[in-house]
Amino acid sequence: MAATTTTSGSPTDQGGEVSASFVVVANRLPVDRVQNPDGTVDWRTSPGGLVTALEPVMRANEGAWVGWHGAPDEVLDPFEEDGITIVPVPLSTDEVADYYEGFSNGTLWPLYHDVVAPPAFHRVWWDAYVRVNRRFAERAAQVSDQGATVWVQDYQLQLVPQMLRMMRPDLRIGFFLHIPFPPVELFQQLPWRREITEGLLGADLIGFQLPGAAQNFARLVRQRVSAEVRRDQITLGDGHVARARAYPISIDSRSFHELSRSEPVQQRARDIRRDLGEPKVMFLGVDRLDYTKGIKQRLRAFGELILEGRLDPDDVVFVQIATPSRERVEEYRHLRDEIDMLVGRINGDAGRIGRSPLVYLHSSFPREEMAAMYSAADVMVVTPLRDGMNLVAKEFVACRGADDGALVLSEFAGAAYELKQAYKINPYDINDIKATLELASHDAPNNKARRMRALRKQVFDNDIAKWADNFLTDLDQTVTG
Ligand code: GDG
Repeated sequence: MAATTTTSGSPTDQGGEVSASFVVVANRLPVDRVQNPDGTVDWRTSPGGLVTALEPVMRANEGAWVGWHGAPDEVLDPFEEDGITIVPVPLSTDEVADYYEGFSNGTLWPLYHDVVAPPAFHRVWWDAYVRVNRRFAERAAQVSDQGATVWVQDYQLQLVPQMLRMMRPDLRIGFFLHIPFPPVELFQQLPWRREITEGLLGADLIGFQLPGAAQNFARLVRQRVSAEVRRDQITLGDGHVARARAYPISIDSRSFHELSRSEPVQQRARDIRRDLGEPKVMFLGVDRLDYTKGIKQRLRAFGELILEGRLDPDDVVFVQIATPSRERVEEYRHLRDEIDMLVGRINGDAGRIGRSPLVYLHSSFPREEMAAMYSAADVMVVTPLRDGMNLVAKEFVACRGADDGALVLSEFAGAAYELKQAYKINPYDINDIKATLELASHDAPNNKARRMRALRKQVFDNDIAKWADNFLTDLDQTVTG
C-alpha cells in the first residue's frame, strides 16, 4: 500500500537507542503486560479502537511506537514485539491521575462529546497534561530519523505536534483525532483553548473522523487565531501550513470476516445461541462501559418493549457486553452502578425461571469470542449519544456471512455518516429506539438484505488499510516547515 512510501527502512536499536523513519505516538502502547503464574512476563495486544486500528499499519511500515505501557512509576527500555519497536514512556501515579484520568478523561472526553457529562477544569490537571505531552514529544524527537514521518494520535496528545515541530522542524507531523471535535461554542469553555488549538496547528496534517469536525476546527481557527484559512488549508504567521481534513477510520474488514467464518468461531456462534435457549431474535450491544455509548437508553427501550408485550421474552434475548473502562474515574463508577440497577430491574420485572431477557456481561473477551457474538446476533444495537466513529458497528457488518442481520445505529455516531443504510435512531428519543428495535427484528428479509448488502460493500471497500493509506499519502504530499 502507498503507506509504505513514507518510510525508508526498519527501525534500528543501537545501544538501546531506537532510530525510526516512521513513528506513531499514542497515549498507550499497542501491548499490555501479562504476568504468568510462573513469574515470567508476556506482552499481549491490548483491546480498544486505537490499537485495533493501527496495528496492521505499523506492521506494514516496520515503525516505532511511542506510548505508555500501562504501569505507573516504572521505566522500561525499548523492545521489539511482533515486528513493532516499542518505546515505553513512563508515567508516575500522580500523572496517571492528573494527565490521563483527569485532564484527558475528566475534561477533554466529556467536552469533546457534546458535554454529555459535565467536564471538570482543574489547573493541576492541565499542568500535568503539558508536562506529559512534553515528555512524549521529547521521546518522539529522540527516536525519529532525520526527515521522519511522525503520526501523533488522539486527544491525550494534542500539544505534541507543536512541541515536536519546535524541537524537530525537519519532521513531517500528522495528527489524528479519534473522537469528535466539538463546535466552537462548546470548545471555548476550555480555559486552555488557545494552547490546544496552537498545539494541533503544529502538525502538517490534522485528521478528523468527519468533515463536520474538520469544519468545526477550521471555524475555531478563523475566529481565534491570526491565520489565513482557505478551505482546509491554514497558513500561520510563520509560514507553516496545516491542513484539516476528514479521514473516517475503519477496521481490518477482511481479517474480521475470515475470523468470523472460521469453523471454530461458527461453532461457538451456534453454541452461544443454544446456551441462550435458541431465541428467535438475539439483540447484541458491545461497548466500553462509557456514558457516551447510550447503553442506558438502549436497555431502557428494550425493557419497555418487553414490559409492554411488544417483544416476547420467550422469543428474544438482549446480550449486552460492557468492557470495563476507566474504572477509577468517578463518572464511570457511577454509570456502572446505574447500569447494574437497570439490568436488575428489567430482569426482575420481565424474567422467569430459566429465562432472563437481558444477559449483561461486564468483562472483556478475546477477539474470537467477539467475532462469534457478532456472527450469532440478529440485531446489533449501537446507540451512542456521541461517538467519533464506532468500530463495533463496522465489525458487526464485516462478520456477517450473508446479507442477513440488522444494524441499528445512532445518528450521533460518526459511523452513521458512511453506514447510511443502517436502521438509524436518535438515542435521545426512547420511542424512536423502541420502534426501530421492533422494525429491525421483524423487517422483511429482503429489506434487511438490501440494507446489509450496501453496508457490507461500504465496509469492505473502505477498510483500515485504505484509511491509513489516504492519511499517509496526503501527509506525504504536505510541505514541511
Ligand atoms: C475510540 C472512539 C472510534 C471492545 N470490547 C472488547 C473489544 N473491544 C473492541 C471493539 C472495537 C473497539 O474495542 C472499540 O472501538 P469503538 O470504535 O467502538 O469505541 P472506542 O473504544 O470509544 O474508540 C471511537 C475509535 O476510537 C477508533 O478511532 O471509532 O469513536 O471513541 O474494536 O471490538 N475487543 C476485544 N474484547 C473486548 O471485550 N477483543
